Amino acid sequence: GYDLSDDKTLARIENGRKSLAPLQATPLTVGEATGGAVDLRNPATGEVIGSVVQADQDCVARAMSDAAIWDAPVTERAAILRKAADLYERDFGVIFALLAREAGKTQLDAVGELREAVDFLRYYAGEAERRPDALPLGRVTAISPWNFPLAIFTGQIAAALAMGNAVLAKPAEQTPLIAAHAVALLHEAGVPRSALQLLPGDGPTVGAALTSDPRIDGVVFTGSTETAKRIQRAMAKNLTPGAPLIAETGGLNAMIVDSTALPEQAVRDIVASAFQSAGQRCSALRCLYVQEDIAPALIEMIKGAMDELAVGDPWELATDVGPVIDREAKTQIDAYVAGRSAQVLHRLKAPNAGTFVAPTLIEVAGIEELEREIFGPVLHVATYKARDLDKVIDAINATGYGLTFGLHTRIDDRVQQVCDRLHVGNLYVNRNQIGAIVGSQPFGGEGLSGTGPKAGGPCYLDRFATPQGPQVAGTWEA
Ligand code: TXE
Repeated sequence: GYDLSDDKTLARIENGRKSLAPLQATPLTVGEATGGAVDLRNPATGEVIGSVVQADQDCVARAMSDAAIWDAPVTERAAILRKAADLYERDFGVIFALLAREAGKTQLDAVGELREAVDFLRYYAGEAERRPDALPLGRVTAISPWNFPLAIFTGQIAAALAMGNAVLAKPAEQTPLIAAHAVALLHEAGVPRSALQLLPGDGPTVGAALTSDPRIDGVVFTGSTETAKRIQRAMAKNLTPGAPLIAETGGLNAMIVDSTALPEQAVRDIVASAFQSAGQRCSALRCLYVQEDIAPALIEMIKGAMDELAVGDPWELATDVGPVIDREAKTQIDAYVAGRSAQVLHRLKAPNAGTFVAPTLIEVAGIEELEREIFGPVLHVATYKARDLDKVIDAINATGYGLTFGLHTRIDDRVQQVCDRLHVGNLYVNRNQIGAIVGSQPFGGEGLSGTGPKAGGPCYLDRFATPQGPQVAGTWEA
């Protein structure tokens, strides 16, 4: 394991940190990228930590013709993906350092992210072996966000590769160094270069070229709902038979805490879900509903738990909440909070350097006040009367999103009532409202939150294969 209180682990983290120094000196050049070089900044300090030579349209054209499906037996592909998982674990020190420096991730977040990435590699390797007759789609574009620059990036690629596809991977603009390290490990494990090519670059040029090319046989995407719609429009122009868009997008996630809930447990889960990763998880709790009778006491407990959070540089092991990803995100979130200053119930202090946003608790009448997803450490809280529970659920459904939902209660019938009425991809009962638990809680949303199937679940890989119809012996002989 990677236990942050263990001396050996700490020594390896320290070594990983030292090996980052050369990054600062030389720009990262991936493949034969011919676009411009772009500086990358540490969100906690604003310092330049490296630079990346971006791909451009010529690179995309070349990558498209170099791409070749991974024509090895499934058992060999699976063995190589498992080897890659081992290499990720071998390199955890440098991975943690990159996650802190490039993405502003706390070390605890880094542990979770590494675990999820290796779980994806091993789980999809096993699931692919259960589908020995599957045929790949062909060329698959993988477009990932900055908020899980290792886990989501790796999960998309691992799924596509497990089925033998040729992958063209575009990481988020903010996190190409982590992506480049992951791709280097996958190549080291034995993934052929023609089956996995990295194309760092921006969304409007490289992302658009990689999704509008008629030679693309499928796209896997995680990011904003807006971008997913744009990609779907671009793909619709080509009519490539069966080319799927597998998209996982945003959410407006709610939780209900009723008067029978265990308050300490609820508060722990609320604060973890809303503020870990500085609120930059698609699964994060955005709007909490507390039953009126217990609201004053529970809100005081939430404030107290917020006061315990250490907001600061994720390079420090004790930090709970790091910065948000960049200046643009900080400006937007701060402006949003300023616009609601009259409703602020509690706000911590955040460091002035870098792009920190102070964790904030805002009072609202209901989820309908939240017009869009605020991707940062901002939690909204509303109260409700027991008899209005169905109305609350209807209001949550009416947002059109349906990614995660949390319920804290000790009444079984209430769990059933919520399940029957709510449209949501992932329901967490008396548990921390987090993301995928690979192999046991597959992750994905309904409505504006994504297309399915769920990542980390048994059906996911089927979308990365050519549909062959029902394979029933004898049906072809007429
Ligand atoms: O996302 P984008 P951004 C949400 C969250 C956040 C908002 C904006 O609300 O505040 O999205 O974040 C690539 N064709 N989530 O701007 O733009 C882009 O380069 C092809 C939720 O970072 O959707 C990046 O690699 N690709 C989410 C990826 O899409 C394009 C995580 C995501 O960027 C493109 C992140 C185009 N035209 C943000 N334009 C979650 N569900 O976890 C951009 N891209």
